[in-house]
Amino acid sequence: MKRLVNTFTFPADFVWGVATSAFQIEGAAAADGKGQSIWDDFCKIPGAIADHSNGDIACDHYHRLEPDLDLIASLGVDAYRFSVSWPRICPQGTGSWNESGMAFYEKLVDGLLSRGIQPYLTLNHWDLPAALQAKGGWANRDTVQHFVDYGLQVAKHLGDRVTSITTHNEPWVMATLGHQTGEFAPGVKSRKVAMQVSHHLLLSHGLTLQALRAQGTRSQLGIVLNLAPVVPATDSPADQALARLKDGKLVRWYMDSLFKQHYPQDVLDFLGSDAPVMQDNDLQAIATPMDFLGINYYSRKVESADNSWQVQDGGLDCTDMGWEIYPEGITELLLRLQRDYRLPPVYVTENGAAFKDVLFNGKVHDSQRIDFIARHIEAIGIALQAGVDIRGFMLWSLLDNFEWASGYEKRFGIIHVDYKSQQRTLKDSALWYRDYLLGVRDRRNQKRRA
Ligand code: IFM
Repeated sequence: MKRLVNTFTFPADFVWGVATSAFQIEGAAAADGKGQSIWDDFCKIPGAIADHSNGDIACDHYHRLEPDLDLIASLGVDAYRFSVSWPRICPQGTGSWNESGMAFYEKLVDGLLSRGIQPYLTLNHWDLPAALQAKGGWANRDTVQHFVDYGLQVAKHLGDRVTSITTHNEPWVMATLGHQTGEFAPGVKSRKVAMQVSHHLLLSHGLTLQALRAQGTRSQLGIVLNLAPVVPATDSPADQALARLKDGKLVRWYMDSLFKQHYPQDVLDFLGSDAPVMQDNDLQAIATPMDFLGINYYSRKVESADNSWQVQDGGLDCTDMGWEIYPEGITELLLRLQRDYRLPPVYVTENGAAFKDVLFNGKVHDSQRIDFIARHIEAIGIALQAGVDIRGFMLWSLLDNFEWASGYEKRFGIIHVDYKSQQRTLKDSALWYRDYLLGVRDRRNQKRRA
C-alpha cells in the first residue's frame, strides 16, 4: 500500500535531508594520516561491541565518496547532514593539522554543492581523538579550548560553504553512556565524571559559537540534542518523581543551561557532590544565543520506579532497537519545548528506525520503516501547524552503518549496505522518500509559477 503524507502541511522552503556521521560510515580508520579516535580504541575492548566489529571499514564511504554523493543526489534531498572526524583532520586533537584529511571534507562539501545539496556539518559526533582521551578527554577542561581551536580550523576551511555548523551531536549520550554507564566510548563509569563531561561539552559549545562568530563564520550555528517526553508509567508518586528527575537529566539539564543560563536545581540537589565544577561566567558562555536548535527524536521514555514497565505494556510496536514506536511523542515534545523556552528555529536533525530488513532479489520491502517515517513526518507537521518554528527534517540514516555498541546488526539506513561487497541497494523507504520529495518539488514549482 502506498503511504501518502500531505506535502502541503510544510512550507515550500522546509529543508528535507538525510543524515550520517563520520565514524559510522567512513571507514579508512588509519588512511592518509588519520589519528585514532576513542571509538577505535573502545571497539578493541572485548565484549564492548555486540558483534565484535569496529569502524575500520564501515561503509567505506571515504573511498566511495563520489558514488555515494550521486546516491544522495538521486534521492532529491535539499540537505545532507554529516560530521567531520576530528582525528582525521587533527590526529592528536591539537597541534598539527592533517591537510589530506581536510581535503576529504573539501571534496565532500564541494561535491554536495555541485549537486545542489546544502551541507549541514557537525563538528563532534562522538569520535574524540584518542590522544586527547589519554589526557583525560572531555573530563579535562583543556579539551574545551582544543575543541574551540578545532572548530575554528574547520570553519576556516569550510565555513564559507556549509549552510550550518553544529557543535555537538547528543551531548547527553557522550556524557551519560560514555562516562556514567560506560556502554559507549570511552567506557568510563562514574557519575561525577559524566556530569563534568556534560558541563565541558556545553561550555565548549558556547565558546565555539563565540569564536566562530568573532572569526566571521557565516554558517548558521547551533547544537543537536537527543530529547524525548519523559513520562511516568503510572500515577504513583514514585513513578512521577522518577519521571520528573529523568526529565531534568535528559531535557532540562541541557535546555535550561542553553536557554535559561542555569542548571535545574532539582538535578543539582540530586547530584550533590557529583555536580560539575564550574567557573565564573561558564553558564553565561553556555547560553550564547544560537541560530538553530537540532532535535533528534526516536521514542518517548516511560519511567517506572520498580522497573515494571515494558514497551509491550502500551500495546505498541517497537523497532529492532526495542524502542517503542511513538510518533505522537515528537509533537508532545516540540509543543512542550515551545511552551517552556524561547526557541530559535528548530530542525529535526534525526529520526528513523532500525528494523530486521531482508534483501531479496535486489529489493528490501521495509514497509514498517516507511510507516514509521511517514507517521513521524505527520506528527512534526502537527507541531508546525500549532506554531512551532520547525525548518527541516533529516532522516536517520542515509546508509545502514555502524550502530555503535550494537555494531552492524542494527540497520537504520534507507539504503541497504552489503558490508562484504559494499553494494548499496535502495530500500523501498528510499524510493518512498524520493517520491515524497518529488511531490515537494512539484509543489515548489507550482508555487513559483503561480
Ligand atoms: O546512530 C545513532 C546516531 O549516531 C545518533 N543518534 C541516534 C542514532 C540511532 O541510535
